[in-house]
Amino acid sequence: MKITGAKVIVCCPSRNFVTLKIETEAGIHGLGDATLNGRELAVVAFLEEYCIPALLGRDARQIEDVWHYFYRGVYWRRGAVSMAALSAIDLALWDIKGKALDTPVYNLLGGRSRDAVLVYAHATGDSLASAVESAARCAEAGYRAIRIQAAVPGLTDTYGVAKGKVPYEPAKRGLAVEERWDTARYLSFLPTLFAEARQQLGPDVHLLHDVHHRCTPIEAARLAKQLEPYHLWWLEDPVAGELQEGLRLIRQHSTTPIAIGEVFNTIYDYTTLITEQLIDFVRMPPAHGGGITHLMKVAALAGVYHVRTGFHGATDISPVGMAASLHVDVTINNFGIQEHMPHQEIVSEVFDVGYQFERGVMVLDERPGLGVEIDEEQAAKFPYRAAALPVNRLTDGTLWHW
Ligand code: EZ4
Ligand code: CO
Repeated sequence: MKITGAKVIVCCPSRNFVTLKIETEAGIHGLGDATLNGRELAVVAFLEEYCIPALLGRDARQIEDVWHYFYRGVYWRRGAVSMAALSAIDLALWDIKGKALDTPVYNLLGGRSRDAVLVYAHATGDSLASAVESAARCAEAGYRAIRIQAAVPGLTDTYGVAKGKVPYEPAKRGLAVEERWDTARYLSFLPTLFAEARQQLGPDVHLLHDVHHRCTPIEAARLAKQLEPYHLWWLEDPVAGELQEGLRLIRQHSTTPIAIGEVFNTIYDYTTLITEQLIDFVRMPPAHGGGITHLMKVAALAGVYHVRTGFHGATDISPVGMAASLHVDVTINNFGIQEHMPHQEIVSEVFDVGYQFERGVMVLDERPGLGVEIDEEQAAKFPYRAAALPVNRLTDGTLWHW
C-alpha cells in the first residue's frame, strides 16, 4: 500500500495543533499529531522539507521499517523536534493500518486489557482554599484522581495555575513571558496544601502534583518525604530529568511514587530510571516519544521492572495524540493512569473524536484506526498564532527551570 501523498495541517482553534495527514494508493488516509508546544513550525519545516519527500512511495504497511528509517537511518537522531515528527508519522501509519483492517488500533496492539482508562483531572486555585475547592468540584464531576496546583503565597505567577475564569493554557501569545520562582516558599507551602486536601477530600481520591522540574535532587527528596502522610498517587517531574542519577537521591529518602518524562523523547532517556527502579510512572506520550511503535517498547521495558505508564495529556497533545495514548492505555498490562486536561469546546469544530469522558474514566469506541478525523475546511478557519511557553527566573534573577 504505497504512500501517495502527505501534508501538514496547522490550525489554532483556541491553541495551535499540527496534524500530519498521510494518504495511500488504497484511498485510506491516516492522521498523526506533530504538535510541539511553542515549537510548532520547527516540526512543520522538518516534516515538509525532510520527512514527507522521503515518505512518498514507501509501503504504509511497513510501520517498523519506516520507524527505523526515520530513527536509525538518520545521522542527527533524537531530540524533541525530530521525535515529534517521527511520532506523527508513526501515529498516521497505525491509523492507516487500523482503517485498512477495519479495526481499532488497540486490537492490533494486543487487544483491550481493561474496559476503560482511569484519568486524572486538573484542580487549580489562586490560594490554598480555592485549590482544594477546585479539587472538590473535580471529585463531584466524577474524577477519582486529581492533580492539585495552587499559587504559592508571595509569588505573582505559579505554573499550572489558571488566572481568572480562563482555562489554564501554558503557552502565551507572542514572545516568552518571564516568571519568578522561589523554591523555599514552595517547599514550606506545599505540605500544607496536601494536608488540607487530604483532610477535606478523604482517603479514597487519588491526589497528584506536578513539581515541573523546579527542585534540586535533595530538595525534591525533602518534598517527597514531607508529602508521604498524604499518600500521593504521584509526584511529577520533581527534578529536571536530564540528570538521571539525581532520582537516586529521591528514592533513598521517600516512598512517594515518582512520575517523570513528559519532555523525554526516547527509551534511552528512561533506561537508568526504569532498570534501577528509580521511578514509578513513565510520562512520555506516544505523540512525543516516537509514536505507538516506540512507546510499546518503552512500556514493555517498564513492565519488566514494575513501572507503569501515566502519559502526558495536556492541551498541547492534540485529539489525535490523545487518541494514540488511549489506544496504548487500554491495551498494555502496566497502564497506570492517563492525564486528562480537556480541550476547549471549539476544538470539536475541527476534530471529531471517538473517545469520551464518563465518571472518572475515558471510554474508547469501536471506530477503526485511531478514531479521530480532522475537518480541513474548519481547520483553515483557525490560522496559526504564535505562542510561547514562559521562561523562569529565581527571585534574584537567576535563570531557572520552567
Ligand atoms: O506545562 O504541556 O503535566 N503537565 C504539564 C503541562 C506542561 C505543558 C508544556 O507544554 O506539565 O501543562
Ligand atoms: Co507536567
